[in-house]
Amino acid sequence: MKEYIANLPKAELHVHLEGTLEPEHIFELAQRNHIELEYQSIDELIAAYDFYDLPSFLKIYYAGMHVLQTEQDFYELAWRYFEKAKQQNIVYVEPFFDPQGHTTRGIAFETVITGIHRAQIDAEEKLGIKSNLILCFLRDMSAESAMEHLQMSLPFKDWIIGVGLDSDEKDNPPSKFAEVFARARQEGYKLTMHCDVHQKDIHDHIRECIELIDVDRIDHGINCLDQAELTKAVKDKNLGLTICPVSNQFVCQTYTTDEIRTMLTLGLKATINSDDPAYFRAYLNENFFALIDEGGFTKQEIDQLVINSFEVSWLEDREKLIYI
Ligand code: ES4
Ligand code: ZN
Repeated sequence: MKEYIANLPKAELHVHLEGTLEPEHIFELAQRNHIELEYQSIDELIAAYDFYDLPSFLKIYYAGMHVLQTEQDFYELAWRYFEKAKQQNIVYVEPFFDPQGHTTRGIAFETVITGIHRAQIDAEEKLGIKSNLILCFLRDMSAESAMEHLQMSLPFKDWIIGVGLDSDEKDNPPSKFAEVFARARQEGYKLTMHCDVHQKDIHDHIRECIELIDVDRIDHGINCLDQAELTKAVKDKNLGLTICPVSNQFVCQTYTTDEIRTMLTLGLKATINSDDPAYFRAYLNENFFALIDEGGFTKQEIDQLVINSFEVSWLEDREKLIYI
């Protein structure tokens, strides 16, 4: 089964590029950019990856990205992810990036996106991996900052397919960004938002995503199963749910295999993704392997999850035909 999964052409719809920054690369970039790290060795750095909830993860995640400084750094970040994706037989990706994680450190938006975009072109040409980039706003920053970054993105609109919302969910509901997302929609962007697993007010967040923001997809969204009305809305709108089993195990101590199986049974469009693979030490294949090991998933169930990810991707319908 694991060989079958490894060889299957797959899509990935929920991966934060900054979450693909490998410890070895952190050390390489720290040296190149003359940045002093808190850790003496790669092993020491990895030992600090002992997350148990979302804030404890985010602290390490934001600290890690400080070594990213130049356009070349962002190129390398994305390129190395694409090389990894190639090894995993990923043929299509919709990666996230967090510009506010960089502009707040004095790195220009243009530097970040130009580096990533060059890697996307090379990945398509040299590795045959197609990708469409999603700009994420940090929900623990202000709506004004999100709007400023939306404005900053407009000269690069052709390089961005949609916008998302990530970072610390506690007391940062979708409604806080209603205006920003309405404007993003006007600009032609697709919309998605994180509704992480078992967060405070999670059911209100999922409801707002659907009713107020009118999202095109939900990142995670596991808790829609808790309320019949939310389950029905996700099903009726055929909303894709980008689930990240290993991430869930770190952040809320469950691989959510039962919930994923329930979604398949109900015909909800669950997909499997890696979230922050360098930090959770599991790329896409390893997330599928967890479903086998922890949930005894069948070949048929795996096939359905992979088909779902192409189906709820933001590829044009005619492009989807190449893959499905
Ligand atoms: C994230 Cl696991 C997770 N949740 C929310 N925001 C994020 N950004 C990167 N990883
Ligand atoms: Zn995420």
